[in-house]
Amino acid sequence: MNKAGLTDMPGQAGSTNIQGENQQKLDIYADHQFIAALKCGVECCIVASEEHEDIIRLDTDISTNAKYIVAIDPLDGSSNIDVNVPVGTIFSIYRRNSIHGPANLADVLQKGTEQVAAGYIIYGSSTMLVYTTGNGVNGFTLDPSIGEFCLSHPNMRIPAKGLIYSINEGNYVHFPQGVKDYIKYCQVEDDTTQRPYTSRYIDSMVADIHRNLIKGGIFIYPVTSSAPQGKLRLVYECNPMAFIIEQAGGRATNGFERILTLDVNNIHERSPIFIGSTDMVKAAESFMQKQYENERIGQN
Ligand code: AHM
Ligand code: MG
Repeated sequence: MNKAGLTDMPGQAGSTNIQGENQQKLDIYADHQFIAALKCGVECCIVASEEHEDIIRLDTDISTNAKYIVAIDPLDGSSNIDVNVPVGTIFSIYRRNSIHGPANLADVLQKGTEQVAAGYIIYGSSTMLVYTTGNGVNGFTLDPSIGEFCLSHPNMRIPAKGLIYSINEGNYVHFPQGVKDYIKYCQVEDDTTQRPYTSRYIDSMVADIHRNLIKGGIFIYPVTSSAPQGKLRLVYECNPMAFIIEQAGGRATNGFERILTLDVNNIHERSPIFIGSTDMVKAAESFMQKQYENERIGQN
């Protein structure tokens, strides 16, 4: 019971901690549900989850020899649970490379280009599944009356230009100069490019990227002085989102390089990300490049 005499709800802060971040009860519940479902299916041999330090081997007779690896953020944006703001699930599927015996960590540490499928589920005013198998992106809306996801958004395409930028501007002082300059660019009045742009940041990557996929926009989580590698995880956040957005005609980089071609050294590796409408991501990259050139000249 909590102070108000109510039974604790799943979203309320739990006592556990993973990778320095608070795990909520609903994070753990979602993680259990997805792993249980993957255990019941017979296609997945290993799960890499944000909620577990190590990979999880599904070691039933059939699963041990299964062909696929799943990387998952069971509940992304979980700081929003208690305030009833949309959260999501992000997943990525790889084919294992090892042939004999149990699959291993190397099977999980594949580049994003090797994904065979990726998707997210957004729990908002409706529940939607958006996914790609490398042949475009389709969106399905849950019809609770029949318990099925129905194709509602066929062949989703992100507009090449958008008018929305999504970034946690509270961290402005900790951003690289290139990001600061891009934010200022977004805020300057210019009729030909319809600036100033609109700022929208939900604190739930799935919701921010879903909105930008439909309306056009850019989502940025850069390096900051307190998160020098960035905050978001390459394996189960950046790579699946990058695969989806590229398949929808958009662009996803770390400011310099394509996300999907980055080396993956551990399952919880972090990366900065610039993702969304192609023209906006390219504009942001040009500011990062300018910063890089200026620093290079300064060092000589
Ligand atoms: P989580 O996986 O622990 O929920 O963290 C990821 C979330 C993203 O959904 C969101 O974009 C980001 O963290 C927000 O971070 P910040 O509060 O630093 O802006
Ligand atoms: Mg997350």
